[in-house]
Amino acid sequence: MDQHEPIQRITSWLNDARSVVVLTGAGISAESGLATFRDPEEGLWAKYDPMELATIDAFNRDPELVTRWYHWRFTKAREVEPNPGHHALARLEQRLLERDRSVTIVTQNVDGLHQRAGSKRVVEIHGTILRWRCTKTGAEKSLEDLSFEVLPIPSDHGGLMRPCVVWFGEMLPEHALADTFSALEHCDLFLSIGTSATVQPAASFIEVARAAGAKTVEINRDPTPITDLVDCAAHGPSGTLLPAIIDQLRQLDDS
Ligand code: BJW
Repeated sequence: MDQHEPIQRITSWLNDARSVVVLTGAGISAESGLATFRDPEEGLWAKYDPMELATIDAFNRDPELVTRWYHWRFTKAREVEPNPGHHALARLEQRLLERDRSVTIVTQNVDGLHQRAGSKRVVEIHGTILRWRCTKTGAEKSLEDLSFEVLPIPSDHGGLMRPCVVWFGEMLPEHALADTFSALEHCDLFLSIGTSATVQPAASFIEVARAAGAKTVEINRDPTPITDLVDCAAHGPSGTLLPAIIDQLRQLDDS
């Protein structure tokens, strides 16, 4: 598929936008070497049952298994590096800030790769695997302050330590939702990148952006349920498309 035309349009919209919201999903980290969830062959949910690993019932049933799984996940996440897609978004933020404009990255990812690439305004709506909290008091600890020698990990307050991620059936962090809706209600451009757009409430953020009058864009390897809804879709790897778009933006500056 010729991506030239969508790249031109997205570049021009980014050049004009005053307030951008970027929703990211597991696809943006795929080129760093982290598995997505729903890929039929390589996805985490093709190999593991989410109901056995990503719910509070699963944790209560078998906290050792769930702790081991997240230990494996964060070990992988810390081993890999941000890819050109993450770096391109960090460059975009810098460019927009220099022009007194804003970009908010709303990520469903728990891997911390946007921050490691240098993005500053990142809202982690599904939490992070880099912090854990006590099931009794909610007191949080970072990985550096935790030992994984005894599993599950006893907390200092008689509970267990669990990752600060949002499991199925759990509410998203209130402050993260408030920041997300505030950004969506004021945005004039919304980009959905590397997400299957199937998990709620993130899958509905596009509607809020549309209601605010924003133009909408999808960047994804494959079509998704929102492909027919967006104003422009570019299909291909985000690690190639995003740097191409940001390079074009730079060329506008030089011309
Ligand atoms: C590339 C690429 C490349 C690949 N370049 N692209 C309303 C209707 C129906 C159901 C519900 C509803 N409201 C709530 C629900 C239930 C549930 C839900 O949505 N279920 C659906 C599955 C139907 N939602 C919830 O439970 C949420 N809580 C909630 O709503 O609370 C209120 C409430 C409570 C109780 C009852 C009712 C309401 C919480 C959702 C939490 C999701 N948690 C997980 C695990 C997080 C921790 C962890 O990481 O282990 O979050 S599940 C998993 O899915 C993870 C992801 O963040 C999330 C989204 O996945 P994502 O990122 O889109 O990845 P994939 O794999 O699906 O897609 C990857 C994409 O990348 C693909 O499109 C590829 O093509 C693409 N790609 N390579 C570009 N190189």
